[in-house]
Amino acid sequence: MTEMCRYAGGEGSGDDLEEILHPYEDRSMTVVRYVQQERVAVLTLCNPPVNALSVATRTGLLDGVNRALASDAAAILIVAEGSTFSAGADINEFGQPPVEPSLGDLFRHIEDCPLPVVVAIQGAALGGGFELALAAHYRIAARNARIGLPEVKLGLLPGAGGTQRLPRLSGANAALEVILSGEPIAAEAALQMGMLDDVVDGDLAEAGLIWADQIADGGLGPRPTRKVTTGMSDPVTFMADIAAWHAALEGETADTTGKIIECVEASLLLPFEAGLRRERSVFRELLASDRSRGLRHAFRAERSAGRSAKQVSGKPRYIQSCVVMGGGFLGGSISMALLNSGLKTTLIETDDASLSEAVGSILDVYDRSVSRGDLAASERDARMALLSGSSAYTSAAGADVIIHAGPVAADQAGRDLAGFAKAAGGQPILAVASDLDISVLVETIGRDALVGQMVFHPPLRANPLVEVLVPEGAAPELAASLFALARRMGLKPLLVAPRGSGEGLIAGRLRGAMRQVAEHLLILGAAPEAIDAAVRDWGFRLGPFEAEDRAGLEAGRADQSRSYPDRNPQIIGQPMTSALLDAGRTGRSAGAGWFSYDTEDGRARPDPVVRDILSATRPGTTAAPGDAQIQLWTQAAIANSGAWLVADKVVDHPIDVDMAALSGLGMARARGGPMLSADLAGLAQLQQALAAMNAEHPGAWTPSPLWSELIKNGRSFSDLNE
Ligand code: 3H9
Repeated sequence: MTEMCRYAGGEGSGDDLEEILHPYEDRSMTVVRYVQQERVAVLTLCNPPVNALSVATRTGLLDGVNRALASDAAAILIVAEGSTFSAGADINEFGQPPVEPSLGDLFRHIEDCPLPVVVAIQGAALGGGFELALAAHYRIAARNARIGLPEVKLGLLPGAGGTQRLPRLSGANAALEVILSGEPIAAEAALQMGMLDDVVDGDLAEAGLIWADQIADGGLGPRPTRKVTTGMSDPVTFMADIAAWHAALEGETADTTGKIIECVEASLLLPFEAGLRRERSVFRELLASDRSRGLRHAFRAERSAGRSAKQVSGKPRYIQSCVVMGGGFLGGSISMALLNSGLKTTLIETDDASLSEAVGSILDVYDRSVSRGDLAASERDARMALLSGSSAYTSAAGADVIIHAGPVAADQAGRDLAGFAKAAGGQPILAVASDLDISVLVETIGRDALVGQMVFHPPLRANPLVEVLVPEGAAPELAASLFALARRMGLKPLLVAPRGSGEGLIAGRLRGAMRQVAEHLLILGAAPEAIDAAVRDWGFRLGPFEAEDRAGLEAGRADQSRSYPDRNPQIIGQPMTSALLDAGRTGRSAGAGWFSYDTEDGRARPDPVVRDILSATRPGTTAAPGDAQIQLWTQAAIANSGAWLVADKVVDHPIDVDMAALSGLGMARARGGPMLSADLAGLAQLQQALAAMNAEHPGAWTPSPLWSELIKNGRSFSDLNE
């Protein structure tokens, strides 16, 4: 069916010329199919993968409605092909010049249609997809369908009538729950709240036809939602609900949320047309905001894992059992992700005591989830039954995948993996879980081995990024298998080009830049808590010093000793880190690092002792950098690292750097990633910041050639994503 839709114009036919002359009109015929079944005109959305309401789809729907009006049809049925009814407005069109018909105009046309219009929803009807259903006269859905208005997750509000029509059907409270949570709800729940007319089992298209036929037969006619008043029958409750939502406003999104509540309020207080105008103006304002641009970019960036997967051509291996070497925080986190995805896992430690500690830690985490009610006890037991532990090579027999997560050098990791691969038999997939030099691994294990890297960034739920790197010339099944495994673990793999010199992958490089600029700012006089707070306020889950306390200062110092194209850590050095280490402050596990952790809640607490150590170590006294400088320099350092990664072709596009920062570094989605935020801040401003940073410590920071090239040509990092 889908193929029929896509090629309805005939491949290579004379229609090609037509398509060039009237691109939208012609494509509209292929993405909305028109068929008349007796008295019902059936319009089918067939715009895979998610039936986004692109200009072609909107035109197709408009034409379809007009065609039905010119025919002898007595009713219109709108259905869709594929697993998603419609994901709403085409996000790729946002920011482009608008092309008629707009969704708002189309929906008015549908609502005003003199023939009754029925929509039958399968899969998800989201955003504009659900607003289409709201503009129709009757709505039915398959039992497993879901409806929702997720615009808020893109920093928007429903902008095609959702805030005006939904409250008329369901009242203010239910409408605001759907609009402000952005979460889809099940068809049955939507039916209970008056958002749907029926939920059906069995063949949905057939049910839709019966509905349309019966409406035509019964002479029920159109039922424009703008005239429905069910949800407003009790205006006092409606306004009390609005007041309660206003009273609960808090946090940084309160302003946007407040405007959304006002739009819903307007559905009661203003005439329908005026309410629509209000909604439209707030939509435009939000669409132009940096926050929405960041969130929309994050949506696309998160899908770069999917694009990356398309570069992986091989067939993944069937994987049943895995071996994880090293039961520390990294190995434990990997083991749990494997167990959670139903894979048999053997954890290897050097001795029995370390092994029982590692297995005990995993059980502890599961036990805590059970006591919180997040996990059933039976599920915990099922996962633990998949886990075994050992300190012997022989336990690897028959393993499909062996992951080295121990803190060892590349040559040692290579020797360990070679030993376990031999014990496993066959040719298992081998991977190191840290940022080691892959060329050394290949040298040690041998060119025929299937060895790659899977660099994780625990805690994995917060940071689902897995950077996948395979040596040049590796068998295609290696990358495909590592990708498939990461996805099975519920994580987001990103393919990284091999550099061969152990220069660090993406998230590690960005984190390193962030840490180096933090040392730089410390030397200038900023306090660790001030730097952390400014960085968090700008949009990171953790500041660099609290993050380093968690990893341990020794690990941080080792990371900071390598040179990269974007920076030379030797020039700034690590005087502050060394001073703290000399004072025995090794990090959170020791109770003291950049902060102290000696209170009951274990929270990071600024410590006067640290302030004294830092003052004694600083070369001189200058005015401490303020929040704006901390944020600008941090932003410049990270974006510069990203620019080098793009210039050196470690990643294909700047958006891949954004994806790594969003899913591996705890960067706020509303920032969209370091490269988008560089575009939004202005490239010249960040280039000047890099120059100022270099003026302090010449040679410490090397601006990527991309800065000058883009600025000279009036381009942005986003242009390189095309
Ligand atoms: C809106 O409607 C505004 C209106 O109120 C007013 C306007 C005036 N547009 O996620 P997946 C692509 S705002 C364009 O991997 P899944 C996606 O990029 C919209 N493209 O699949 C990917 O492409 P690629 C409100 C879209 O099965 C491919 O489809 N709606 C759109 O895991 C597959 O996506 C939303 O916010 C779109 N709207 O999940 C819904 N949606 O392969 C956003 C998806 O090239 N969408 N694509 O990377 C979703 O939540 C999920 O995509 C969905 C499917 C649940 C539908």
